[in-house]
Amino acid sequence: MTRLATGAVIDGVAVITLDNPPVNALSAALRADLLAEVERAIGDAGVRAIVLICAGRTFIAGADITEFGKAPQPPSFADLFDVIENAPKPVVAALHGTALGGGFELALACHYRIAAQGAKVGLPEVHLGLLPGAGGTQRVPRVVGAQAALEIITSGRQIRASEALALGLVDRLAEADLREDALAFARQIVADGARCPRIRDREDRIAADRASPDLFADFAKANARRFKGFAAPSGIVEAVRAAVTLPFEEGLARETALFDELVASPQSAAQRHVFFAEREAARVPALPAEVQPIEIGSVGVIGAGTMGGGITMNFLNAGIPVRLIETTQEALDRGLGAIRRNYEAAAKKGRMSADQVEQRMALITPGLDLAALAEVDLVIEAVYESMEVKTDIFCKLDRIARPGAILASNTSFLDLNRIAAATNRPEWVIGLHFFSPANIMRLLEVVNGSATAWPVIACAMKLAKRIGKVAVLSGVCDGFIANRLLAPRGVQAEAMMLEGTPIAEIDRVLVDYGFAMGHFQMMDLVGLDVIGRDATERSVMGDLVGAGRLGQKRGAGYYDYDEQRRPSPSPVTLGLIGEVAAAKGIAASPTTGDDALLARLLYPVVNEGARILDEGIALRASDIDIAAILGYNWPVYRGGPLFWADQIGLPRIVAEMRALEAEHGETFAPAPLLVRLAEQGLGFGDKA
Ligand code: T1G
Repeated sequence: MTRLATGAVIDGVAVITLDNPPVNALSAALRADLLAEVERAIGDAGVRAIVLICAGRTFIAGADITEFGKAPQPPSFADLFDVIENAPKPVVAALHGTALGGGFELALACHYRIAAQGAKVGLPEVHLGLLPGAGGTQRVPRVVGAQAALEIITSGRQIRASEALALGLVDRLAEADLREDALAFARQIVADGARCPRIRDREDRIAADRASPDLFADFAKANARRFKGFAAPSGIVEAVRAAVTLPFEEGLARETALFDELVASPQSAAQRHVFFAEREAARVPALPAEVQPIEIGSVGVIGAGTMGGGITMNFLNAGIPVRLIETTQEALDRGLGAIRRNYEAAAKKGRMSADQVEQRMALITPGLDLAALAEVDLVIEAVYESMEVKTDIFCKLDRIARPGAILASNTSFLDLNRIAAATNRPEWVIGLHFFSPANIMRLLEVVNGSATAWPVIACAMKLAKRIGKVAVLSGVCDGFIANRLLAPRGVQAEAMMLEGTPIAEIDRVLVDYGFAMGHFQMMDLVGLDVIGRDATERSVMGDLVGAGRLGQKRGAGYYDYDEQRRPSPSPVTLGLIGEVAAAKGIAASPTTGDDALLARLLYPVVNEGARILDEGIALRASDIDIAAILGYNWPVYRGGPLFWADQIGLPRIVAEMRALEAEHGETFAPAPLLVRLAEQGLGFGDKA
């Protein structure tokens, strides 16, 4: 067996190097090898100090997440950390890359910490539905105080080395070579008396916090919106409270109890599923190993509207120059102005400097002529959703763009194969479907046309990560994955509205489930005139638009809105609903009960996901979960529609779908794959 930790003694300092690619996750095997090396160094009379350092790109990036849910293997984190923290010789942690979670907790159990200039530290367990379970909630408050600890741990953010130094979370920054500087640091510690200070013994910060017992309730209240629905943040608040109010060992025990509760929770299982699902989405099993992705050095974007502007910003943020093309100077100026305003707003919030705003704006070459795109590596068309407009543009691009340029459409539901057929190079045509706002939403549906070549697909999947997106490969169908998946939720919401179910009830159930807002609130936010502009038959939305009730922007849509844009049910809307229902001959049969409402709204989404998977539009069930979470803000702690369905159990969903089918018709007919998996006692997660 390869040893994951190896020791070497250099001038009385034991340097223990950990090497567990790709991120030195603190697996059971690594804990065992590390413990053996630390005990060896402690027992070696020639060793005066110990340095822990990692090979590869980063210090330990956390516990091995794949071990959760399995029987814990010795040595435990606590056993390992006890030996380190109580060592009779100074132990120095040398940090580089991203020392996160259990990795940073291990560093805090050491007596000293030195960090490379570019290193970052953090406790991101909250993103896994967890809290730091190896002493982080007890040691961090003893260094930075409870208030700062609460912010650091509930945000899970990565802290730059310079800030960590200022906070006292690291003792020193390396000047040049981390290993050499760590050795020098260790020697100096020995020369200064070889003290072994333990963070657990620090009292000053938490003693001061005891004078502010309300700080925990105040913090929870101040962050209630951000934490809504999530279990981990309140666990973190309680664990940090224990650090302030209990002796260390009792605080540690409280942390462990809270951690054990979270790690066994459906929420954490869901968030750990999402962590791996996001990374799995980048894999395209059928992609031939020898295919080299095409490198992208310059981009052309056609259309400077909301989507084109947002898409452009993604590339500017990655330092990639963009030629931005519009049809009129007025539209071009409006688009450039919107991009600049976005960046200036970010600068105002301190997210970037004024110089960075100018650097990014300088990467744009605006123009009114497609000919300017002759030399770019990738063109992204982001114009009006009209097949006629798009095919005309692609026909022109076919003549203008250089051979080997990738031609992409941002179409959200049109047939990519028809767009590709407008060119003589369909193998170079692909869909890059961004979600609005395109510079914020992380989902990028990479739509694989029937002729799209592998190097083009490989390029798109790689480019997504470079611009901070999560790519999900989609086949060609109406709505691809996310839009097609979530469409049934809207259909059912509007059907129940016409059956007399109050729209506020429908929205409440979706918000209670974890969506940021309900279906009708979302419609009002987007604008009913925008959504319903292509409507053909009479609808409540059409009647609302006819009555000038365009949504939040007009203070009235489905709901009435006060000055603070707070919604309230509208008698006008209620009247229109009654009229349209009568005109359509729909009898009143309101749905009551949260479970029934949720089943009616979300089981059809699960069903559509089964169809998308069965048709091969999506490569895997977890891709569909990622599309829902990153494209439609499906609550991350639900894991996505298919993960959530597996937690409920597919047999129950099939049974409830059949009952709905008996009442409402074939819309609710359970998809064949859903039935097959249910009959086999399997879940979507079992399907390869
Ligand atoms: N465990 C297992 N595998 C991990 C891992 C981890 N902690 N972190 C990353 N990987 C895998 C990942 O799946 C991928 O695998 C590869 O490493 C590269 O990752 C007790 C309970 C470190 C910032 O939450 O944030 O400690 O796809 O693609 O973009 O209190 O990985 O190549 O097969 O993300 O350069 C806390 C999670 C754990 C950090 C690097 N730590 N990791 O980002 O690479 S819980 C975390 C990350 C814990 C203790 C608690 C990132 C990264 P594959 P990648 P990257």
